[in-house]
Amino acid sequence: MTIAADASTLRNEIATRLVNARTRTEGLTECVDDADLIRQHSPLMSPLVWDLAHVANQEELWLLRGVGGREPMHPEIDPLYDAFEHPRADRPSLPLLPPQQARGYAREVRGRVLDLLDRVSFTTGPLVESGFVFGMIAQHEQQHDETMLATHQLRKGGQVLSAAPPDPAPADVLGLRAEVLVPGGTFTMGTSAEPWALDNERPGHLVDVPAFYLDTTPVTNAAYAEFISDGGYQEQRLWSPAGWQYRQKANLTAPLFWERGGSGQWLRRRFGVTEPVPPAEPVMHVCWYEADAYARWAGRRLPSEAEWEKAARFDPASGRSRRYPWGDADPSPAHANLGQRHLQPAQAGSYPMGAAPSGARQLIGDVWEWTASDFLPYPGFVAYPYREYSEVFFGPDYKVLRGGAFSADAVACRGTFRNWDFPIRRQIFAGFRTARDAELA
Ligand code: AVJ
Ligand code: FE
Repeated sequence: MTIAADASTLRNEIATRLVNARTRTEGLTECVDDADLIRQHSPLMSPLVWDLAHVANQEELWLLRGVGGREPMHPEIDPLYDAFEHPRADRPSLPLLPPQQARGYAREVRGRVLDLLDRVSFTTGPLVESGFVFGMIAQHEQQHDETMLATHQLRKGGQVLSAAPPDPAPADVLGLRAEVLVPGGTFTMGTSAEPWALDNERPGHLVDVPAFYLDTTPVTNAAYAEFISDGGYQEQRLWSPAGWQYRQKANLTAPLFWERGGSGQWLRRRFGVTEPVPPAEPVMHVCWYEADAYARWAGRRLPSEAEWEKAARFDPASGRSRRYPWGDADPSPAHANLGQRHLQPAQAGSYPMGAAPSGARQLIGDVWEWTASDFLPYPGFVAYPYREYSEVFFGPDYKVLRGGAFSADAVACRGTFRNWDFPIRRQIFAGFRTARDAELA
């Protein structure tokens, strides 16, 4: 998000980002009936109607109460929508606002926020400087929209969402090298300058990353199918101990949503439609343990988070870290597959305009990419302003994902953006690419 210097342009930009998020929320909640909004489609997910009112409740908390100093509109509902009071699995049994009331609450909060936005000066401290907390709330709603999209993917039943498919990959993919070399040396990881970066992306700091090779594109369905047919799921030596244990317990045999068709070919279910697995598309709906096993099978490894960010941001010509692989310009549809513009990743090798200086493509958009790294604070981390956003998740239980996916909006995706999840999770829109050390010649 490039931030305007003058207040009226900034107001317009914020309003646009908030409206974009709400349009998406409405699209995801108006295409099913009330029973479907209230139902829990998977124990991993909240009912859609919970996300709807939670988004509004966070907006009320941070903007109307936090910035505007208003009294709570309905203090009795706050605990229902506090993500830390009730785990997702318990949310359907709470006395949640029914769909019409949840929509009314969200509309009411938003109306008051747009009034507040008209009068805010952006000069009263770090919370509002450059519109930060408004940006945080736009990102929060978009993150829940992505979660709601995952709920749709888990939902049984026919197709209710649609979008045009992405263009096929450009002809030059046939000539792409399989891997790119990222030179060794220090680079700036994270940021102290990106106005809407969240606390876990800060501060910018130097990291020394030795030279390594990285896959030019995410691993494809075709490559992953070879791992399966080569017996990858049967070979314990390819899996980490915890990964093998989980593979056995959950009886993993293929990515989530894959099944064998009548003549043995792979089919996948995607938003209510069953279709042949498209070979050239990045593999998706694999957990960290599957990505790790695949990499070992390929004689490679997952990239560390620092390697991923260096490949995505470091420009050897200037020695600087860019905001995005292609430079400092905000993402456009020519750079990356973001924002649910399509309902699937584009073929591997797409978006040449989004390539990094190394030549790696699709680092931003298409699929989230599992990295080898645990979710840890950067040196000098300060929790701000939303203590429970990052700090409570730091530690070895979560693995970092980078780069965003077709399901992530540009406002919540950048070269420094960090996502995280448990290494067993498969319903998220995650794939991966692999790396190897560059031999010292
Ligand atoms: C950053 C995607 C892991 O959904 O748990 C939403 C984002 N935090 N509300 C999540 C979030 C609070 C978070 N992730
Ligand atoms: Fe939330």
